[in-house]
Amino acid sequence: MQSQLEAFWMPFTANRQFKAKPRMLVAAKDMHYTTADGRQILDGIAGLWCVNAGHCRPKIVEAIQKQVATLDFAPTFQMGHPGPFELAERLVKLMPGGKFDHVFFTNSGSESVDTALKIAIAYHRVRGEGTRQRLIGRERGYHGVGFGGISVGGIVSNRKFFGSLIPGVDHLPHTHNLEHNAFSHGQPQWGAHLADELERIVTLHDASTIAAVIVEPVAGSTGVLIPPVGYLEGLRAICDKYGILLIFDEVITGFGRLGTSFATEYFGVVPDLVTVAKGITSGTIPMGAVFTRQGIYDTFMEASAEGAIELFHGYTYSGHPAACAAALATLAIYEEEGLFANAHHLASYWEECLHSLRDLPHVIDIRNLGLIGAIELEPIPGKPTARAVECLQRCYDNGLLIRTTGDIIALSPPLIIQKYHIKEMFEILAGVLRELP
Ligand code: PXG
Ligand code: PLP
Repeated sequence: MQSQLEAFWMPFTANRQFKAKPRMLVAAKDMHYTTADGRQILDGIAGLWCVNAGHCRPKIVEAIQKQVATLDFAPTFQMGHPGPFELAERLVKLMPGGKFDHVFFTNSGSESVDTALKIAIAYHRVRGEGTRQRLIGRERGYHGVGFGGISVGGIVSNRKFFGSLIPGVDHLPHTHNLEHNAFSHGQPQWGAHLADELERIVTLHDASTIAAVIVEPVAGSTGVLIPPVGYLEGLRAICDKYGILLIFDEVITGFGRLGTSFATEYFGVVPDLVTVAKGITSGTIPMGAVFTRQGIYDTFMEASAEGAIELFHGYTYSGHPAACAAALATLAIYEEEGLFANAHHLASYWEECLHSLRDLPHVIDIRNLGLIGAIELEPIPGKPTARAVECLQRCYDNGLLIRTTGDIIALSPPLIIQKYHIKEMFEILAGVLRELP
């Protein structure tokens, strides 16, 4: 067995630990995975925050099969096929208020982030403000693993091995604070003032050097950090004051996770660029996208001569036919089944169940918003992450898939979830937490 597992260098995984004791998933349906030993596992994290419509939905599967058999691939560089045109039209309608009018397609969240950062810098250049090149990210931000994403990102391990990264980047402080905000239900009250740190950064570098600020509206990967009340509004106001573009990285929050189409709608804060991936195809086929606010595309069109390429950027698979078919079928399911509304309606029950774990051993914080939740555990002294890793293994042994980052448990189920699944999920988790060393 072991030798057959050797060649795959697994991403973001303790390879030797996994290969010694593999957790192998071989099939999936709706809310459950099937393991290699034939057990059913309740999916508490929508695969990896992506399977929002539930697993192996026949309409999506059939749409992909049909597309691959009809038009497997066609280029989108100087050629076209119907998929991405139709999909982009659908997507801009899904964005609230008609404020975003164009979509650039990628194949992942990491590529979406690189694309958005490049569009931001190029946008200023084509409008004659080419000095605006700096990018501002945030501590504990996760923006994928491209050089752009790790440069603006704020996770030490994702950065420290990879040299000097891209130059001209600065970081806002993160907003996580257990002293003030532990066990907040929904958005914490404390912390809006942390947006003012952007003023300090502008004072240091001068607005004329800054292209964009990128943040996750709710930081997911780094352990579910919920923005304090007023914080995102504060960032928007400062960006407006200084002509800085605001990028929301909605790779996790997009497509219903908070009970609205996108976090921009949930918070009522409109950024200039929005990056998405994951839920766009419910995880079935890799795809990402960048939404641009009205005026950005037009600026590029007006800045270059007729017949010239306006943006020197794109991927072989931008708008891949199979991904477009998967996305169109996925959006149809979201709409027909009212899945964003389901997430909205279940959010308070989710919050109640999640916070009922508060008095269990080792629990030092619980956070929630929409259908996202996190439980922060006290680390075992001298062995950070060990307690959470043990929790993941025990949940898996007991039929529940969770995700851990550091000593934080993250939860983000498919949006087809029902109350009885939520109940089951937290019963398994509570049982495991009670026994956890
Ligand atoms: N931005 C954000 C906000 C993300 O959450 C990416 C960009 C990168 O997307 P790709 O498709 O290139 O992976 C992400 C991805 C976890 C976890 O368990 C989170 C992500 C990926 C893998 C694991 O927290 N987020
Ligand atoms: N590397 C080489 C040698 C290539 O020819 C290409 C694309 O033609 C790429 C990388 C980029 O691949 P993609 O467009 O799939 O991102």
